[in-house]
Amino acid sequence: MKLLDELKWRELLFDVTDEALADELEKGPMTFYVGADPTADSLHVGHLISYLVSKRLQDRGHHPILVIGGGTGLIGDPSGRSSERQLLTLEESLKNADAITAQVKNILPEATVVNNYDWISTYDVITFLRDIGKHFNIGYMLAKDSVKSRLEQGISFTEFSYQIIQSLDFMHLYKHHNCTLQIGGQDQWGNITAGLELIRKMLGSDAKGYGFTWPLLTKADGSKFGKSAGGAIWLDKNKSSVYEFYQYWINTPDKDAVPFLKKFTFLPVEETKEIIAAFEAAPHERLAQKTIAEQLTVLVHGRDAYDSAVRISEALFSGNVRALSADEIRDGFKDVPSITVSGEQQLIDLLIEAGLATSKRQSREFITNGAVSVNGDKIDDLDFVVSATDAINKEFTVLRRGKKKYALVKHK
Ligand code: 629
Repeated sequence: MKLLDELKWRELLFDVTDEALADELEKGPMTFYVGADPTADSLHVGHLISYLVSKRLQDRGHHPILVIGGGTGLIGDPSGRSSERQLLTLEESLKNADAITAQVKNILPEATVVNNYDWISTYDVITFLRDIGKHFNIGYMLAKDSVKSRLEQGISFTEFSYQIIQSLDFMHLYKHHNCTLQIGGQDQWGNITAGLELIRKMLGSDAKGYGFTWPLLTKADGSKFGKSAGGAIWLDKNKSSVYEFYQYWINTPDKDAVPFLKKFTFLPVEETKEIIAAFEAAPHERLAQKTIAEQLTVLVHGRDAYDSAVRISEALFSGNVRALSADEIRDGFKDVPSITVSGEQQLIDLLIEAGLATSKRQSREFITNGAVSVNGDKIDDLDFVVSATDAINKEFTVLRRGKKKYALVKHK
């Protein structure tokens, strides 16, 4: 199967600038690029798709250049945005760019990673307007979706010019790295085609370049891709724990499971079809979700971190929390109600304090009915005392009422 046909099958192809690309990609190694602007100090799962598609191309012998937009991030891409962006300071943009560089190198260690601040910052205003600006027709620029859709609402000259500097990048990489293909999400079409125009105009009609885009990521229920109740899912484990990252994928709704499996996992097409068949025959076994969660968590955070996330999930499900380390407790119980106590406490009182019971009478009832466990052990003793001595790592006591209600007690 041709690479481009595989991308089509995986629902990763929205548009291509030239149908000839399909054969071009089969002829031999091509150098291609994808960019990301450092709007924050970490990428989030919405960005991940760029590197997953890049990996697919790399696995077929093509060479990725990953552009980190330390320069473009200072301008602000209007694509897909309904209002003007808040400007980053130079310091923020470069600091974020460094953090993101480390992240993408971790995902694609063999890629070339460059920061476009390195060349964009060298243009002076006269060179920019004379040598570059002359090749851009205002009518052409205004016709881009990113600009057209903002004319009513307002768009600054700064963001209006963004397409020119992304085009400069493509031209720079074409000239200096023989990079002939740019890829990006659907919203990047205008910027990619503008770059191809500039290459043609400045380097001559022999200079042949290509572009393709993938479709916007959507979810069947209309909720935003990559967001959980707590906000964006980041690739930095200090911003979203590995457990949260894993949970995001393992909780993929059944309706999204097949498209996500096709888009985000790396098993060959035939094996992927087998997983789809097994998943459709027994959706409750969640084979599709498990495959997605495993592959993405291992790719972004490594095998050990993945194993730990699975261990946390299993412990939360079975109640056997003694098996967890203090760090795993911290991650697994981040969204569970917690209280901090000092000294010894009566279990009856703690259940109320932690919100697992509303009165002493109810507390006693839960305990005598065998509904309460402490660190995984069922407790039916009404006089049970909780103390730091028995706590996990002398730090945490996990209270559980029934199958699912958890609270975390932190010992001072
Ligand atoms: C310089 C900067 C370039 C080429 C690209 C860029 C970044 C581009 C952009 N992309 C989005 C971003 O960074 O703004 N102008 O947030 C984002 N991208 C991933 C996908 C996207 C896109 O990082 O392309 O479509 C989201 O899926 O919105 O020379």
